[in-house]
Amino acid sequence: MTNEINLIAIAEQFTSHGQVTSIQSLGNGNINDTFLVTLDSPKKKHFVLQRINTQVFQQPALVMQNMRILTDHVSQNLKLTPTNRRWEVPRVLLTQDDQNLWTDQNEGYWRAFSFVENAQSFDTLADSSHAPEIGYALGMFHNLISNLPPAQLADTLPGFHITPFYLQQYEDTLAKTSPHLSPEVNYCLQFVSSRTTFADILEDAKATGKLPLRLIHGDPKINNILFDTTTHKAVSIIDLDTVKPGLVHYDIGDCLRSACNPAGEETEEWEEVYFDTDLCQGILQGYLDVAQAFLTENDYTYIYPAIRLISFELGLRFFTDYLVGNVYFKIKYSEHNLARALVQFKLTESIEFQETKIRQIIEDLR
Ligand code: GN1
Ligand code: MG
Repeated sequence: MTNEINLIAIAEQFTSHGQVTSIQSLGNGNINDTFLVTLDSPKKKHFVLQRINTQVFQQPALVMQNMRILTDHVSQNLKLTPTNRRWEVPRVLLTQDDQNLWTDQNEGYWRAFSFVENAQSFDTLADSSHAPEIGYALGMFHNLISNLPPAQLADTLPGFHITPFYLQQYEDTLAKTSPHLSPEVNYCLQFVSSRTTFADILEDAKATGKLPLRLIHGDPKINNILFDTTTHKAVSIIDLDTVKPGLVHYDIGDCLRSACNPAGEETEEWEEVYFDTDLCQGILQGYLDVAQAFLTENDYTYIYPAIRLISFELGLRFFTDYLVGNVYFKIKYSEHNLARALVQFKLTESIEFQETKIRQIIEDLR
């Protein structure tokens, strides 16, 4: 188990200036353990310390190799593309022996990043004026990675965002388990079984060449976007473990499913969950302002299906994890992943209910 003493010793592996004065938990990540380290140095006040979840990321060295290639590339691009806006990319910090990972005696893999100062993230959209900024952040990120050849990054999470793969895992799980059939579990079972036919939609479009493979973020949910605390403009997008070749639709879908859910993905009031189309309009507008140049006609056609699919997919991932006994997503209580699945399914239902309106928003922005 991690305790304060160990954490300080681990943080000190990555410290070259100053003493560690405190360490606190940072963010609400479902996979890795993240901490904010405070130093007494005037030069560098904070950095981010993270323990990689090796149940999920089984090749931490490869994850870090990707991270170095990616952050070097994006930093270089930023230097070459002068902009009048603040935009930062977290840097990988090295240990005193110049390594990008430090292994503790329990085989825990630790790494560190620079901390983006004077910035904050939100679990839900605090203000609808932030909506175009969310879209800007995703578009800016897509632009910054667009000239990095996808083959330079290794696939450190096979199957990630491949919906038919999650469906197969779900079906294999069901064949092996007999869940207690509470009304909530029944709702989820019904929900999935009536939607299996559309699980292939993005993978089919990829296989038939309708949608091109591009590098993507993989996890651009609302709380991975940082806002300047003074200007309230988006200034960074963090959590870069899942950057790999994929469809920009996974990112657009993930960004919208997380940011257009005013109740937030952790709410227990799942019956109140809905998809806010005004926020969707603002985010897509902000995204298209920067990303329009590289989108094709087909890209637009698949935006609505992607919003629906990625919400459904995340619900399916949470529900499967609940059924197998919570081996992937960290939980705070035993029914946590079931509650999260209900939220995503309810959100999917709201997206389906507003299909015409969402398609019209996309059409009007084309
Ligand atoms: C996980 O670790 P975190 O919270 O950034 C997950 C995402 C999900 C997200 C839902 C590698 O992200 O795919 O969308 O939870 N990351 C991985 O909150 O599976
Ligand atoms: Mg993540």
